[in-house]
Amino acid sequence: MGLNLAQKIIKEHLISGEMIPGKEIAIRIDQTLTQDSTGTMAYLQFEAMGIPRVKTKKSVAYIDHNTLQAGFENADDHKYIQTVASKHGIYFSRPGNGICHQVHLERFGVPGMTLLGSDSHTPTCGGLGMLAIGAGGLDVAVAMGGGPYYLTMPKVCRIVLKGALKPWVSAKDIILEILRIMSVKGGVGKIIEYAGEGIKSLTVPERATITNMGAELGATTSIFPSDEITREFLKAQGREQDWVELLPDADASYDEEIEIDLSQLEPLAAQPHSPDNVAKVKDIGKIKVDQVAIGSCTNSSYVDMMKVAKILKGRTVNPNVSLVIAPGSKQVLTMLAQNGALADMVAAGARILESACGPCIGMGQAPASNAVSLRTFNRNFEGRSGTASAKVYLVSPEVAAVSAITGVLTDPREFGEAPSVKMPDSFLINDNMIVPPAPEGEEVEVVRGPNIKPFPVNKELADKVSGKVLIKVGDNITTDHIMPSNAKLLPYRSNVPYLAEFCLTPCDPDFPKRAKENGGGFIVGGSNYGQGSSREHAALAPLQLGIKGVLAKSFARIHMANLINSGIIPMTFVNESDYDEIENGDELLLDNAREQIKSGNELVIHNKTKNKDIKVRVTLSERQVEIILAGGLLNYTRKQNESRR
Ligand code: MIC
Ligand code: SF4
Repeated sequence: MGLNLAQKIIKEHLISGEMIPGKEIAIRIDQTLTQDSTGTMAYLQFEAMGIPRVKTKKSVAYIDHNTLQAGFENADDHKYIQTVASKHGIYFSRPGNGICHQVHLERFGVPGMTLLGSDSHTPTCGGLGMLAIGAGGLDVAVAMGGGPYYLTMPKVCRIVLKGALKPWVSAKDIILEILRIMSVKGGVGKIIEYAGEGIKSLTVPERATITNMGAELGATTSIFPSDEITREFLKAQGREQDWVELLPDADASYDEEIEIDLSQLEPLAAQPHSPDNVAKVKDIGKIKVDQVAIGSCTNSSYVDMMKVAKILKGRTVNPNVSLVIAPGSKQVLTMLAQNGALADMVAAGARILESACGPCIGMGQAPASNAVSLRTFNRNFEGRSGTASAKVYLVSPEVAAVSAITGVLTDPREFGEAPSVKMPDSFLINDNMIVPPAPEGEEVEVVRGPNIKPFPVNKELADKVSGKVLIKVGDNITTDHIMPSNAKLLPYRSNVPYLAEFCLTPCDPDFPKRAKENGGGFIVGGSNYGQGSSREHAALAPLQLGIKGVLAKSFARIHMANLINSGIIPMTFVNESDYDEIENGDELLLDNAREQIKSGNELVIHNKTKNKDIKVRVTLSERQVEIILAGGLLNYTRKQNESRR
């Protein structure tokens, strides 16, 4: 039997395990990326490992999230990352150079290689045939040190695209349609592999829009083949030598298959407050729009921006709409500046932001109270924009630009002829904002400002694990709920004790106080607990507050790995009815915890308040059992190093 594309790359990088879905495998990582809001933690952890130089083929540290610099904190983080990167052999992409995923696609991604990034949208580079996976900072730190990345072998789902998109319908609509079909948990435990005639009409940046938002399906990653279109893109980036052809075998098999006819798609929007709450723009109707934001790692490529510029050219933004545009990279921004498109945007009334994440992660441009905001981004979780009452819709750049002019959500097909933009034969290449590491790293002094605080480390698992249920939440709780990010909190990503004061506060403002008063305890969640961002702060802040375990109906992949890495036990209910019975304040006891964890995947927790046993499952590999027993990955790694000495 032949292999599909995902299996081919995994096989090539396999260090241990068998490629059987559900089993743990370990793969070799060729490249890593970090961004600043998860990067400080990743580098603190890398330093704690005591490895002088990264062992990857290429590691890049980007600054793109925390760029507001309202106080010294962001700049302190930047200095720390710049110096620690230089010392340890890591390329540094300076603030202003662009969003990590956009820049990595342009300048570093290589078909057939593996990329591990401390950001959930790392699969963007799947658009050029990389196996690109998002993970917690600690996993990325281990990979930088040459260690393998452990993951559960996913199933591979083939999405066959047939036909071609009609005018005004774009790549964003393809992934929104897939989200409508599969939901935000439909991709958990899967790699999505794209195939079919339809992919031939999609450029690499369009493919990257689709693989980027595969993160919203909960998928491990998404991947396109590397074909002639990939070659053309890399050639235009002056990197044709990085191209290899990569296709699945003709007789490859897949665990699932979905077919989508591109010619049937219409402009779509994800309505508040979930990326899978998708409807046709024409069916939602002409709701009044207050803000339009164009950019983010999903839709900020040169072609996306050129389409927007052409729509705006010679027109004026509606007086009731604030239009902000953040081109994805310095390359994109410079090209727009040189060909006059930037002038067209500015003339129309757009407010131009620097090439960074910006409003996507609530760093500025919070909408007005109850405002409707149309965004070309990938997440519209409640409150993520910085305004709890705002209603955020996710749309294509075309829908966004047209609606910015009309002032109401508009199906662009009413607007006249669709702009046609060709992919450039050559992009403008100037890597002067990427600083190579110092050749002699030993001499570099790492600068640590007062914002860089030590991170919490767990203790060995005790024999009796007990405590109260401190909070009970519903389904699809995101890491934005668990560890909110906004302009006020993002500067403290290197200061877990401070951040912990805001843990789960969107669900219950008293949670941190209650957790501290009770000396820690348990969290109870519904299904897909921890979806969204890779931020391990969503595990570290609970650890700081003494959380010992999370009982949920199911977990999102990266968050579950982060909990294990922090030594917090992720447990799922064997009988979901137990979720209904368990209440806030119930006193729980996991007796003989170490023995129970060692001896199998079904555990019994006693609910002392209800005098009832609850059966829970912990789906851990042997290695993960050892990590939980040791009290997290760092302790485990230290123990292993000691026993080797
Ligand atoms: C996001 O889009 O939620 C983020 C901010 O990029 C996160 C990373 C973070 O929380 O720093 C992600 O996607 O992993
Ligand atoms: Fe940045 Fe938004 Fe992309 Fe996250 S999703 S990397 S915040 S642009």
